[in-house]
Amino acid sequence: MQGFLPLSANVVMFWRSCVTGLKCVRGNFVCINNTSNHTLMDTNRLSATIEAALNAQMTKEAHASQIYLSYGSWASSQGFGGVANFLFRHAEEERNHMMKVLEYILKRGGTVNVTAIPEPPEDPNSISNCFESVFKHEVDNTNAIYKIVKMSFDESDWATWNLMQWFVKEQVEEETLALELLDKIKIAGGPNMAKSELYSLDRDLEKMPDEVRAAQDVTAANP
Ligand code: OFO
Repeated sequence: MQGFLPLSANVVMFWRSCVTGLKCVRGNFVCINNTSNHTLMDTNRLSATIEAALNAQMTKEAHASQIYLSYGSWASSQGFGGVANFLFRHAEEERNHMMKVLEYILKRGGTVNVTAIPEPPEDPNSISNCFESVFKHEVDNTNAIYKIVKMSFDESDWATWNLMQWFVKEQVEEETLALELLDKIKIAGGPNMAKSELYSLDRDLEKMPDEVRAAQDVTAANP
């Protein structure tokens, strides 16, 4: 016999009924007794639809990370070090979101598909345009998350629904942050913002906390 056994009642029953034994391959049980006709146990707790949607969401979070990386590089090349730091920190947060989805798929016995990440969009043409794009991107991601919330509700998949509540709360925070920055930029003149205003915004963003928590350390109450 090889592998390990999760201690669920179903598995114990299955284990007893299999005279030759089992091995565990990344959450899927495979009977190695080729003379019997055991029915294999499905250990994937995600439906095919939810699994596909979560995999797509994982790629979306990775794409978001690339967008922030790309915009951060642009901001840095324009001399906005504070804006660049803010965007780079955010790139890391998005990567954490990707990992949070990835870890969840694995925990539920699903299969993770790591695919190519689409290219980030073109560079913004101003700081105002940069944060407008950031806001649009966050709204787009919120809509994708809402679709998974609806799917999990329709399937009564409460574990996925619960995970997605964390993301719903996180998106509120992210949209609020982008909106607040956009408001500041609008008050300061939008695309025609004076250089002194750009300088203060850059300095304010430089002062924002530098710590990005790992995906597993964040909670629903404190995303
Ligand atoms: Fe993953 O939160 Fe923004 O997009």
